[in-house]
Amino acid sequence: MSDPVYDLVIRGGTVATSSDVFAADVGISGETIVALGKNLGAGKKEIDATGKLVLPGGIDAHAHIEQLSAAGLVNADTFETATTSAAFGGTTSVICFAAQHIGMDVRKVLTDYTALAKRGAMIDYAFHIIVADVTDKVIAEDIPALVKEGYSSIKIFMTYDLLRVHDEKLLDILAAAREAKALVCVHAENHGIISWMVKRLLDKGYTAPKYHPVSHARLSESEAFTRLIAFSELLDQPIMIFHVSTREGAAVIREARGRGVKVFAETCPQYLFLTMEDLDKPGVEGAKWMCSPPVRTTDDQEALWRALDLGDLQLVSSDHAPYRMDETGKLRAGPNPTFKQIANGMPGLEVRLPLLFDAMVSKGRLGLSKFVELTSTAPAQIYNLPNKGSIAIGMDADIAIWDPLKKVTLSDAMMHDLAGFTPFAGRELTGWPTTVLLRGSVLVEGDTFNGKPGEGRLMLRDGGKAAAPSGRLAAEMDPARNFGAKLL
Ligand code: DUC
Ligand code: ZN
Ligand code: ZN
Repeated sequence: MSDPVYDLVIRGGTVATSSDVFAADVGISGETIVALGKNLGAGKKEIDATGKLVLPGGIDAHAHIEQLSAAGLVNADTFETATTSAAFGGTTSVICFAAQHIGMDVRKVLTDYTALAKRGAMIDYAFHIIVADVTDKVIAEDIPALVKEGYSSIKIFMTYDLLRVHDEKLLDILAAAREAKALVCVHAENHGIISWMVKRLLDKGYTAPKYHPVSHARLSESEAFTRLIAFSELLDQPIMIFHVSTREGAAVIREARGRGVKVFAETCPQYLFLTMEDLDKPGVEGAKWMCSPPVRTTDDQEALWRALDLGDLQLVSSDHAPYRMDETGKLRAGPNPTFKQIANGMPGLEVRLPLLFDAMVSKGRLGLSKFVELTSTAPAQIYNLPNKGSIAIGMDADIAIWDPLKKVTLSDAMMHDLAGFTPFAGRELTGWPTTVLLRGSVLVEGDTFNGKPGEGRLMLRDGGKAAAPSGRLAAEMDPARNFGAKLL
């Protein structure tokens, strides 16, 4: 046997990127992919990938981990459990949230969440900064400074009583983000429609979980998208619309992108694989399927798949938000809560990739390269993670080796997060990530987990490129008076 050339060689597999599928060995030195080719020299360690697919580790750009909600609930998971479950599902990077609530100092919030992640994370992580209290300090000091330091995405809510940001403050955030070159991610639903519907439903005694989707009327999504897009267009500020759930919402995005508005958008597995009928269960059982926006219909599923195919939506993230079915989580208000009292959200870090692999690769919908694009390459590009998201020389060796024939029936018991259930239990999937590497180290090998808490690394991200003053506002101002530049 010749002297080893690499620390690790993954030999004999089929590599897939967002553009190509080819047979190649992968040579890894230290944390980095250094060679791709046939018959590479020996590695100190070798993994036989014959019959397997060698794919970049997943990047989940939307997960709530150890997060405090405005109502005072903390998600069921710690960074340790959430990121362990992510790794078992083939995900090696996550973007989660540092959540400011009213009266909190943003920098302190970020310091606190960073400390939690530093202690527990098994995979690499970054943060979106949630801003709920849009003070002058946040606009003038915190956003510019934090974006410079590598926290280059801000998340805001257009709904929820204690989180929502009103239109003018939203414009302030968009303008500040434009100046700082950050991306603004938005939970976009019309607050008035939802509150009005909730009140009427509860007054009439419609309290079961199955009325939650009714309260989030479909128009609450498309109205909020339209308004948000108008603001984005006014200021020429890129936005990311989170968790698109309806056909109408996807159509609004398509139209805006066609006009050149810089709008990105994601959907989530729950909107592709579940429907509102899933909430129609005896008692409060339907609470397991409650998230906001709610899951919709098979017609919406078809529209979302089409939007992914056309590129109108660029990502599929999990929106992992685990709450247990007990008094610590969904049943905090007691054993028989109204739908309004039940925490929204479902676990999804572990099953996001297997569900999509089964649909896209095993069943053939959109195919392998599109699977890699939606789940790894596009999030790396949109969120500025230059070393992540592909199998290429110089990239971090974050790799999931998939057995495309392995059959798995999802069950609550097999999940590694702390939610205690998966809303996808009972589904039979074909294809599973059997070996998962983080920066060249084998994190998952079958049922064995080799990671250690704190081995995940904070990923700081540059903001976008400098944008010349433009947008509708600039165009609509009289250039001679130069109002546009001053306002922007
Ligand atoms: N809705 C949210 O807005 N956040 C977390 C999960 C959910 O369902
Ligand atoms: Zn949301
Ligand atoms: Zn979310």
